[in-house]
Amino acid sequence: METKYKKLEQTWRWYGPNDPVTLQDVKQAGATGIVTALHHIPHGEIWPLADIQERKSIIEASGLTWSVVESVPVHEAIKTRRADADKYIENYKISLQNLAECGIKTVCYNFMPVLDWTRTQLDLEMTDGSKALYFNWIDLAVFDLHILKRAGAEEDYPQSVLKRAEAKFATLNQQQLDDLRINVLMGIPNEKEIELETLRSSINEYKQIGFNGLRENLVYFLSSIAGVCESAGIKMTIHPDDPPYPILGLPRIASTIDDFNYILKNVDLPFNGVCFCTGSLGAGVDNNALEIFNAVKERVYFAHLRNVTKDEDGSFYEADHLGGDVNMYEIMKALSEENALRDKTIPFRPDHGHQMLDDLAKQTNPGYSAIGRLRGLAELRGLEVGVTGNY
Ligand code: DNO
Repeated sequence: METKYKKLEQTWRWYGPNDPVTLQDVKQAGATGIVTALHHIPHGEIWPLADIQERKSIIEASGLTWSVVESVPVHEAIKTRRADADKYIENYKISLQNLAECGIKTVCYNFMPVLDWTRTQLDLEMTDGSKALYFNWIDLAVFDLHILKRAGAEEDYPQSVLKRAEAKFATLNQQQLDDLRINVLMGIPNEKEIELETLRSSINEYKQIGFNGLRENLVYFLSSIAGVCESAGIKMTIHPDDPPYPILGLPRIASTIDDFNYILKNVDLPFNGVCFCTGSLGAGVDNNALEIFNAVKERVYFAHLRNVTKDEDGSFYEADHLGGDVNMYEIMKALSEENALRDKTIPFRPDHGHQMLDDLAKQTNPGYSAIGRLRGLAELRGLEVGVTGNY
C-alpha cells in the first residue's frame, strides 16, 4: 500500500562485547541499528579513531549498523565549568570528529549532575511475575536522610514523605540499606561507580552552581562544540533528566517543556537536538510527553520509547511499553508524522524492558535484559504499522 510514511529505524542498545545480550540476539529481535558507546574509555578522554573503527567493524560483521552513540559522556568538569573545563571540551570535540570520520553522526548525551538515571529498586515484582525498575520517593528519602546523611535534606520532602520514610527506615536491616545504596548509586555497566563521598562533594559543588548556573554551563558547552558539529554533520541529542525533577539537592535542567525550549533557543542551530525519551519525561507529574514532542519535534533525532506508571506522590515503576501513563499510540502517530517529513529516518529504541521468562534466572543489566525489550520492540513495531498503514 502506498503511504507517505516510511519506517522508523529500529535500534537496540548494546553495551559492547561484554553485554550478555549478543549481536545475534539483537538480530533475532528484529532491530537493524545498534546504539552503543565505548564504555571502557574513562569519561573525558578522547575516543581514539582505532577504537571507534574496531567497534564499528564488530557491529558491521554481524550485519548491523552503528546508528547512534549513547553516550559520549560529558565530564563533570564541563558540567560544573571548573578551571579545566575547556580541556575536556577540546577532547570532546576530537571524539566527535573521530566519530564523524567513521560516519557515526548521531550522539546522545545528558547533563545530569553526577548521577545518570536513578532508581531505588531494580526488581519490583509485577503481578505477572516479571520484574521492573522502580523509583520510590520514600526510599529515596531514606537514602538521603540515613545513608547519604545530606545536611538539610529534610527540607526537601513533604512532612508526609518524611513520616513514611522514618517508619520505613525503622523496618530495614543492614542488607536492605546496602541494597538501597547500591541501587541509587548504580551507574552504567562497565563504567566507574560513584562513591558516596564523591556524591557528597558534588552536591556541595552544585549547590554553588544552582539551576541557572547549570543551564549556563550547558549553553557554554553547546556553543563551544557547535562549530565542529555543524561542519562534521553531527547531531547532538540531549537525554531528559531521569527522573525529571531535582533529587538529592542536585539541580536538573532538562526535565520540562520550558527546559527544552530554553536549550534549543539558546543555541539555535540544527545540530542542537533532543533524544525524546517517553519514559523519563512521562515520569514528571506535570509533563505531557506529546506536548513536549510537539514543541521540539523538528529537533528530535533519536527516540527512547518506554512507559511508566506513577502514583499520587510521584513515585513510579516502569510499565509495559504499551501500558502505563504515556499514550504510546499518540506518540507513535506524532513520531511517524514527523519521520515522514525527514530525509534521514529517526532511530528509536525500545527503552528498558521487564526482566521476564528465562531472563529471570540470568545475570542481566538492569532494564536491559533481552526478552522484555524484545517484547517492547515487537509491540512498538506493530503499533507503528497500525498507525501508519505502512506494512
Ligand atoms: C538509561 C538511559 C540513560 C541514558 C543517558 C544518556 O537507561 O536512558 O542512561 O543512556 O542518560 O546520556
